[in-house]
Amino acid sequence: MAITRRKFIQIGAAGAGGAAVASGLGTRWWGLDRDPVPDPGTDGDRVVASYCELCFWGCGVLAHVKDGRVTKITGNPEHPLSRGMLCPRGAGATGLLYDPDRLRRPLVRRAKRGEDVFEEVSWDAALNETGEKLLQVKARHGAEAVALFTHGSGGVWFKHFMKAWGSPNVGAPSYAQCRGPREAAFTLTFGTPLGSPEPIDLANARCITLIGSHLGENMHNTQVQELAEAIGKGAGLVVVDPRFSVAASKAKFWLPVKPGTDIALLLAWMNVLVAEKLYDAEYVARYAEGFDALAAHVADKTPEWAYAITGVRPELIRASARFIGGARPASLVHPGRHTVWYGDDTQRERAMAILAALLGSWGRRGGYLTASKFPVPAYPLPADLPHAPAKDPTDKPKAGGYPLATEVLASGLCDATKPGHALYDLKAWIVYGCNLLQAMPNRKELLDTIQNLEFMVAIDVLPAEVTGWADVVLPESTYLERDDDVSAPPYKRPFVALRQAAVEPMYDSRPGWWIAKALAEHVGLGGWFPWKDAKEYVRTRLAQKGLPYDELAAKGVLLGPAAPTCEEEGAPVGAATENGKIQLFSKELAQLGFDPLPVYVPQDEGPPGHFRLLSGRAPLHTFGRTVNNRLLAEPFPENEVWLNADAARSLPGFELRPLENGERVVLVNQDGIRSTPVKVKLTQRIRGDCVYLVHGWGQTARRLRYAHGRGASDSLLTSRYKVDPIMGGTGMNVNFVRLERAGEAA
Ligand SMILES: Nc1nc2c(c(=O)[nH]1)N[C@H]1C(S)=C(S)[C@@H](COP(=O)(O)OP(=O)(O)OC[C@H]3O[C@@H](n4cnc5c(=O)[nH]c(N)nc54)[C@H](O)[C@@H]3O)O[C@H]1N2
Ligand SMILES: Nc1nc2c(c(=O)[nH]1)N[C@H]1C(S)=C(S)[C@@H](COP(=O)(O)OP(=O)(O)OC[C@H]3O[C@@H](n4cnc5c(=O)[nH]c(N)nc54)[C@H](O)[C@@H]3O)O[C@H]1N2
Ligand code: SF4
Ligand SMILES: [Mo]
Repeated sequence: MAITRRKFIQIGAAGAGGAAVASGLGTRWWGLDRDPVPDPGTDGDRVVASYCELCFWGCGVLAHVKDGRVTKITGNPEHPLSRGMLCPRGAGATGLLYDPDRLRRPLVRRAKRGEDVFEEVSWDAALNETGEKLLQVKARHGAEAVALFTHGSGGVWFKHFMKAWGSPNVGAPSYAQCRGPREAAFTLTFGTPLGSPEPIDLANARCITLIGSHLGENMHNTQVQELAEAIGKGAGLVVVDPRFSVAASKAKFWLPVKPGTDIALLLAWMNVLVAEKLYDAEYVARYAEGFDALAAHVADKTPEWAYAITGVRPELIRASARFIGGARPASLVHPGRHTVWYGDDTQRERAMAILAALLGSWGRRGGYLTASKFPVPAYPLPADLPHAPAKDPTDKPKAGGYPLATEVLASGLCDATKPGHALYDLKAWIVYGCNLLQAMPNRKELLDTIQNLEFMVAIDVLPAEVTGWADVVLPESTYLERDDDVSAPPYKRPFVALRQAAVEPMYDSRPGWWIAKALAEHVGLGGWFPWKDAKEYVRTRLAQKGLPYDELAAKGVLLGPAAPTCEEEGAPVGAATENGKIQLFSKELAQLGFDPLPVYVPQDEGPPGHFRLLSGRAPLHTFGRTVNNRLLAEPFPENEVWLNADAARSLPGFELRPLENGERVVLVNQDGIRSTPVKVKLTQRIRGDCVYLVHGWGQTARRLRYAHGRGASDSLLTSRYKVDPIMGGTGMNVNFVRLERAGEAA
C-alpha cells in the first residue's frame, strides 16, 4: 500500500472529520474548521483534479500521483462542496483503488443463479452475452421489460443507454429507500423537491433543528463544515433523536423522542409557536395559505398532549419551541435525507416543511436558499436517431397508487418484476452501482423477485453481494481511473466540476462510459453514442458555450456567477406551487383522500422483550461501499449494536449472567431472522426501547475477503416494511429484535 495506515489517519485528521477518525464517534469532530487546510502541494509527480465518488456528495478532490500510483487525496480548495477539506472516506479512496478484492475481469455465471460461481471471460464475450440476452427480452416482451437500477455519477451513461433502448424504467434506491418522502413533502408544500445537495444555509442559521439527521456521523462534507461554522458563530442546535448522536452531544436541546412519534412533537412545537405568536405572521400572511386550518388543527396539540406520546417533557418541548421561534427567520429545520422510517414519512416531512414556513425560513438567509445551476449544454446528438416509443414507466409503480412520487421507485421496479403485478412484467435488470441486497427491505422477497428475471447484469467495482446474483458481472474502473461526465448540480453558488482519471485502469476494468457505449454497439444502438470518449463528450458539451475545457481540467471546477440566493440578497421568496403560495394546508392531499394536515397515528409496538431496530451512518463508512476498504476498516472494522445499559440489566434470558459490554450477540427479529454475531455496545446514549446498528455490515459476499461476515446487517433484519401511501417509500424502522448471546441457541 502506497501510504501507511497511520499516515492515512493523519491525512484524514487534516481534513474534515479527521478528528472523528481518531476517536471513533468522538466529540471533537466539530473542531474540524480549526484544523489547518491541507497543503495542496504534492507528494507525487503531479496532481489531478477530479470529484469524489466515495459517496454521492461529489466533493472536489486533488489526486496526488507518483510513479503511476495515487499517493494521497486532498480536498480541492476551489470546489464549493469540499472547500479544501475531505471527509475521511474521501481521503481513503485509495483503499478502494488498491483493494485486492476488486473485480478484475468480466464474469459470466456458470452455476445456478445465486450460487456465485462465475467464469472470467473477455469483454467481447461478456458484452455479446449481455447484448444477446437483452435483445431476446426485447423481442419477447418489449424494450420496456428492461429496468435500470442506478446510484452514482457513472449512472448517466446507462441512463442514456436506456433512452436509446426505449425503456423508461429507471429507478434508484436512493429515492424510495432514502429521500423520496422528503421530496414529495417539499413538493406538496413549496412546489419543488430539494434534491442533492440540499439548498440549505446551515452556515448562517442561528438555530438548527435536526429531526434524526445525524450530521457529524452522516458526513456530508459541506454540511458538516457549515454546521461547525454555525456553532462557531454561536448557533444553537435542537436535536430530536432517540439516540444521543454526535450532533446531540453539541446540542442546546436534546429531545430523546420515542421512535416514530416525531409528528406529535412537531405538532406540539407548532402549537406553542401559534399560541405564543412566535411564528412569522407577516410572512405567512403574504406567502402562505391555509394558516387558519393549521392553527385550528394544532390548537389542542399541546406539549402536555405530546408528552404522553413522545416521552419528551412538556417544559422541554416549550423551551425548545421558544428557542426555535426566537431565532427566526434564520431558524433552520433541516429537511433530513434518509427519511423512510415508519411509512408516515411524507406526513412527518410535511410537518417539518410547514414548521419551516411558520418560521419564515423558506427563501431567507439561514434557512432554505434558492439554488442555481451552471448551464452546460447537452451533447448534440444526430437528429436521425431511432426513437423507440416507450410506455410510461410510472404506469406500473403509479398504478400501485402512489400519485405523488416524484421519481420511479426502485421498490416499484421490484414489484413490477413479480409476475402479474402490473401492466407489463420486467424481465431483465441492469444494476449499476447499487447493492440491492443491502438497500432493499425484505431480502427473501428481493431474491425471489430476482429469480423471476430472465437476465441480470451488474456493473460494479467490487464483488458486492448483488454481483453474486447476476448472470453477467462487468468490472468498472474506480473513479480515480476514469473520466466521466461533469457534475453541475443546482447549488447556492453554481459550479461545474470535472471527473478525470488520475491513473490508468487496473486489471481489465473499464470506465462506465466505455461499457455503455460498447454495450450499445453490441445491440445496434451505437449511433446514440457518437462520442469518442468521455473527454470528447465533455469538451463538446462545453465548447458549445465557449466554456474553457483546459481551465476546467487544470482546476477541476469552474464557478458560475453568484446569483441572489435569499430575500436578503434580492431573490424572491415565492413558492413554486401552482398559485405561488406555500401550501400549509394541502388541497392536493385532500383531493387524493389523504390528510391535508399532518396527523399523528400511533405505530405498532413490538413483541415483549424486543427492541425497535434503528440504523444510521458512521463517519468512516458509506454503507457497504467501504466496509472492504482496508484504510477505512482498520480504524472502524465492524459495527456494534447499541443497547441501553439499564435495559441490558433486565434483559430476558440474561438474568443469570448479565450481558457485558463488547460481548457478541445474535439479533433475532420478529420473523425469526437471525443476524451474524455482533458486538454489543452498552451505553446510556440510546433510549431503552430501541437498538441501533450502523448500516452496511454483515456482508454475505465471500469474495469481499475483509468484510465478509463482519458485524451485522440491519437490512437482513428488515424483513418488514411499511409503505408510505402517499409516495410509496418503504418505511424500514418497523422491525423489532431480541438478543441472544452468540453461541447460545435459544
Ligand atoms: N459517513 C456517512 N455519511 C453519509 C452516508 C454514509 O453512508 N456514511 N450516507 C449518506 C446518505 S445516502 C444519506 S441518505 C444520509 C443519511 O443521513 P440522515 O438523513 O442523517 O439519516 P437518518 O436515517 O435520517 O438518521 C439516522 C438517525 O436517526 C435517528 N432516528 C431513528 N429513528 C428515529 C425516529 O423515530 N425519530 C427521530 N427523531 N430520529 C430517529 C437515529 O438514531 C440516527 O441518529 O447520510 C449521508 N451521509
Ligand atoms: N436497511 C437499510 N436500508 C437502506 C438504508 C439503511 O440505512 N438501512 N439506507 C438507504 C439509503 S439512504 C440509500 S441512499 C440506499 C443506497 O443503496 P444503493 O443505491 O444500493 O447504494 P450503495 O449501498 O452505496 O451501493 C453501492 C454499490 O455500488 C458499488 N460501487 C461503488 N463505487 C462504484 C463505482 O464507481 N462504480 C460502480 N459501477 N459501482 C460502484 C459498490 O461496490 C456497491 O455494490 O440504501 C437504502 N437502504
Ligand atoms: S462527503 Fe466525503 S465521501 Fe462524500 S464526496 Fe465528499 S469527500 Fe467524498
Ligand atoms: Mo441515502
